[in-house]
Amino acid sequence: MLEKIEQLKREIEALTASTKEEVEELRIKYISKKGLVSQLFADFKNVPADRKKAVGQSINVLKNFALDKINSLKDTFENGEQKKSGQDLTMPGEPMRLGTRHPLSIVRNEIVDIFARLGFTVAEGPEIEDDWHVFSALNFPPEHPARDMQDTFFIQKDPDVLLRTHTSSVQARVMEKTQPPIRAIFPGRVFRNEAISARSHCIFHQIEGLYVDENVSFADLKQTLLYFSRELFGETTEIRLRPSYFPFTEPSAEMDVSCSICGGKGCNVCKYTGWLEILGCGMVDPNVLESCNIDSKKYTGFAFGMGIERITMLKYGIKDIRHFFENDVRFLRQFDSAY
Ligand code: 2U9
Repeated sequence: MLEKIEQLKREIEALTASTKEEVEELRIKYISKKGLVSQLFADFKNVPADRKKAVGQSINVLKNFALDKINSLKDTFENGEQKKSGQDLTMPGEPMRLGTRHPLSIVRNEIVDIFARLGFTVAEGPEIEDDWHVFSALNFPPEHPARDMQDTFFIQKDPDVLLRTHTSSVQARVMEKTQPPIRAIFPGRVFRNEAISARSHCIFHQIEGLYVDENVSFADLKQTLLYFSRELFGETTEIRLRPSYFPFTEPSAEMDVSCSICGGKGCNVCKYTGWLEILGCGMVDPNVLESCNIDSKKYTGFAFGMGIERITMLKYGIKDIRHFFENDVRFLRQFDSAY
């Protein structure tokens, strides 16, 4: 008898129906007065007295199980419409959470937009480069330390296959194939063999800019960078240039903006100087123009470069560069923008 009950339970468990009418047929077959479950009660009288208690309990459990099953099948066809079991199709859907733009993309897009308003176009190039475009065309002497394995990632034993250490290689490529006027910016990912810490990473992003034409002067560079700084950090921002050295520019300078956090009064972000260093710049060295097939007697140009991580950290008060590369959504969801 117990075996019969168990078999009937398995049969009921597997029941399916595709219409309301089919459910009614199943109800009649299993739980109506003459149904298979009810018949078990009829057979019950033949069960020996010492087993009556156990068998009686099992038949009752089966009866409830069959009732639940038929009711849940009935529920599927409530209001004449098939519903997925346990789901109310009239409920509003779960909203799909939209992703947010990465903070580095937000700031890169802002910078690109500012220069686009000045007529700069965007150019991109390969991350895997050769020595000529990363170093030689840019006036790096043969023994320059940047060419060393300590500083640059080489992909193969071949010293001519390497990961670009700056996007200046794209500038060299654009100049090689385009005659002035050239007015473009170059956003991209760059790679340097550096220890990872809160302040530096072996992968980071740059935006560099280049303007080559007749009569381009240092004054043009200064005014362009002043416009850029005020658009990015606010209209009261001041800039200052300090002399510096880069192999590809002469003269060269580093540019500071007045600290947008304390307004130049001095705080712990600007280390109480009132100034924040944000980029390097200069007039393109005539040797570089000549290496890229541009007549340095006819044309002059300015160039500048900045790290997007540094600018983003300053803009948002981010203290550790590693956050940008960890993809922790608790960090990423804090940045939302139309960009
Ligand atoms: C060509 C000619 C000139 C691009 C320049 C800098 C100065 C500079 C650094 C800022 C922080 C890189 O991300 S960083 O480490 N860049 O200081 N870059 S002038 O000058 C060029 C580039 C290409 C053909």
